[in-house]
Amino acid sequence: MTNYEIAVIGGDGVGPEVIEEGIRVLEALGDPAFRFTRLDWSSDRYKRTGRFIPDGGLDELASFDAIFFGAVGDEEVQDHITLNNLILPIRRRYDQYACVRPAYLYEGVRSPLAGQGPGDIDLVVIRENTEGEYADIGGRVYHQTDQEVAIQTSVFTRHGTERIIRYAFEEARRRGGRRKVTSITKSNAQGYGMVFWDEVFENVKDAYPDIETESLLIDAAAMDFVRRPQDFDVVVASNLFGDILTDISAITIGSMGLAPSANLNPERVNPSMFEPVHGSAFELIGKNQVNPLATILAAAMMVEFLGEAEAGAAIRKAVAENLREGRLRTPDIGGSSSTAEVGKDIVRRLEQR
Ligand code: GGG
Repeated sequence: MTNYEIAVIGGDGVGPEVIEEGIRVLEALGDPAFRFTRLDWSSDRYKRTGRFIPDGGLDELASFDAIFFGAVGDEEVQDHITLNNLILPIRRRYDQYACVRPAYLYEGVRSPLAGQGPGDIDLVVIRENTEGEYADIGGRVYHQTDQEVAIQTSVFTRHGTERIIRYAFEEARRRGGRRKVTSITKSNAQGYGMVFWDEVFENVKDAYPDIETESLLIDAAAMDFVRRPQDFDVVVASNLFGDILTDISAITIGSMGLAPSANLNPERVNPSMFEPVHGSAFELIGKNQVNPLATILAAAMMVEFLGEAEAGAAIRKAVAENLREGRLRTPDIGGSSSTAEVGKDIVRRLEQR
């Protein structure tokens, strides 16, 4: 039997609650087996010790097969501090450059969009995850004066842009469905980085004559995710645009609570990290009402990436059955069940398989 070592970072807000449900589901698989090492890296830790990640902690992650992450964001800490000291250093340090965020409309879940049935929305956003608008470059001077200046620099390297676009084309081949890649920029207004991205997309696509292509501006894409979501297959976008679009795609499939995310180092030189798209959800903390399915689907992505296709498929099947049946579901998708009840239902389905 294969054993995997998983670093678990529950993080902030509802993160620890959903991550424990994900762990119970992974344990219910039996084979493969997992050993979980829980790390208390969080805003709470920062408030207690002044550090989100202890000295040497980032290095220690290298020894794990994967990282299972909950959420980041705390009401008492500014968001740029939590992001820049907890999750972004992990993504960058381990070169998790491909953020893969699928959105699938399950049977039994109502989309807020009219006329969308099961499977009609079935897209994946490939978000560049290590540079772009999230590059930690900029500065502020003349604080709190009329002359104050703030500069934030986006970074688009040929290496980074080519590899994420290539990854998107490979993903379109892997999925084997519509075989279409849509590239998102704002090159009418951002004449350097985004025009560069468009040029790279044009070059890379020549190597994939079997894949249909489309280029959209982010404003048009935001509208079309609502107007014609069924027309998208693989969507490739910069760090910021990918982040924004995946909140839209998550809500079109019924809830943020159904959207998983993988931060991949596709070359497998470093551990990859798996998390729900949703964040801390302050309003739900400790209420046992948060939907655990996004995290459970992230667990499915994790085991699949580890090479355990059958185990991943089993988790997906259990989630699909739970949603189709509709008996046990959290309030975000119209139910009154608790986080734990939904988690237990998935575990039961896996144990009975
Ligand atoms: N589990 C995902 C999470 O905590 N998201 C909060 C957030 O704002 N993340 C920023 C990002 O993904 O770039």
